[in-house]
Amino acid sequence: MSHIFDARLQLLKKEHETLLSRANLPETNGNGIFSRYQYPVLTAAHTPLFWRYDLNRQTNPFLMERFGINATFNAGAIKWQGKYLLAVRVEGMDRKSFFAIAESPNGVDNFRFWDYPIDMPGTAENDVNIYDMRLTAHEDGWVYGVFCTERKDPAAPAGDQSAAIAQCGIARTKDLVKWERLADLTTNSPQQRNVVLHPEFVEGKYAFYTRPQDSFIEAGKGGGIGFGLSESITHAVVNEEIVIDPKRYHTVYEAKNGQGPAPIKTPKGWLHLAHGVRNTAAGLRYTLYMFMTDLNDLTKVTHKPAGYFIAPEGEERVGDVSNVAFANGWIADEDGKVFIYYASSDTRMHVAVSTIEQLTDYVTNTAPDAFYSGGSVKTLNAIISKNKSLQ
Ligand code: M1P
Repeated sequence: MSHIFDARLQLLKKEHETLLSRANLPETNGNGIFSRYQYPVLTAAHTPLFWRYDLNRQTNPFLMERFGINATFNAGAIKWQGKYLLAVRVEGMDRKSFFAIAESPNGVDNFRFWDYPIDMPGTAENDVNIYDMRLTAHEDGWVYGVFCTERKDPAAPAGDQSAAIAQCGIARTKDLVKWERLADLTTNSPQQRNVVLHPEFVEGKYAFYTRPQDSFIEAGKGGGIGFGLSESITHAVVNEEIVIDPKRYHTVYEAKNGQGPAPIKTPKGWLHLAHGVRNTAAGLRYTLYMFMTDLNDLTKVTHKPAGYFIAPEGEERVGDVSNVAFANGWIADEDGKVFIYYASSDTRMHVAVSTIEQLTDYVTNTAPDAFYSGGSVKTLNAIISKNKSLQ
């Protein structure tokens, strides 16, 4: 039996190392706003072999997988001690998600998981599933992880094993290894997902982007990106949510939307990345869009280009939940480069690279949505006429 074990182990190690050390190059001829990269930065196959296999030949003579990983997606991101870190949503084959840190020396390839996943402390009521962590290096000195915690809906009718309640879990750390769990965020909304902590105090308080929603999947009367303040972070309570970016008829965010990572401060305003969801005959389609808010008034959207910024393309369109682009992590580097980490179809992670200058140009100089076809034609005609005058 040992020859099976040895042969398999040798091959597995070789394939794994080849995958992890593969160089990832930018695709040529993008749209001028960002560059996509050739390969996903993380897949389930990137997870360490010593997570998935019992490597003892006595107890695992066939070298079988003992803990299957289904997907690695929806990662928060932070630059940490010179390295590019993703707080990845790792989903096992048992459908449970947890967080694990993967680290890269350059932000685009060679991502390797730390040995152990994050051992996130629970609350009095156990989380059944945790996912989609947004990392915020707050000016109070802590790094916060704000994520969705999901538990079975106690009011679910008998026999309904899928009704759930989503709420916002909050934890903080000084080293990304040891985490202190704080109380879940309290708001007036029956459910919350896509909550993000703003990096600065606002009026001396902690500021949150929220996404009030009526039920687990449907935003219902809720939806839109909300904004609210909390006196405390250890027992965070947002009493008033102001919807700063509502869902709107016949847009890429008509069904629901949600803040992506914490916004990036630029001289012209706060750059926001968000996801929008529209309905189609083939089901929900998730794309990413951007907007900018005022430096002095975070509730005021100053610029918002029409339509989507990134949509799933090619193989990105297929996965566990197809036709989804989702982002909850980006890193603004000291030299102005921005690494945008997005997941495709709830399955794998990708990177697109841009700069603060390019993103600011995109957000401030791309026409807003006119909200009707004739308006789109007017926008297009203005571009054509301007170009004609150049010829
Ligand atoms: O399956 C697509 C996404 O669905 C949810 O996003 P939203 O709350 O906006 O519908 C999240 O569960 C997210 O994790 C997932 O990628």
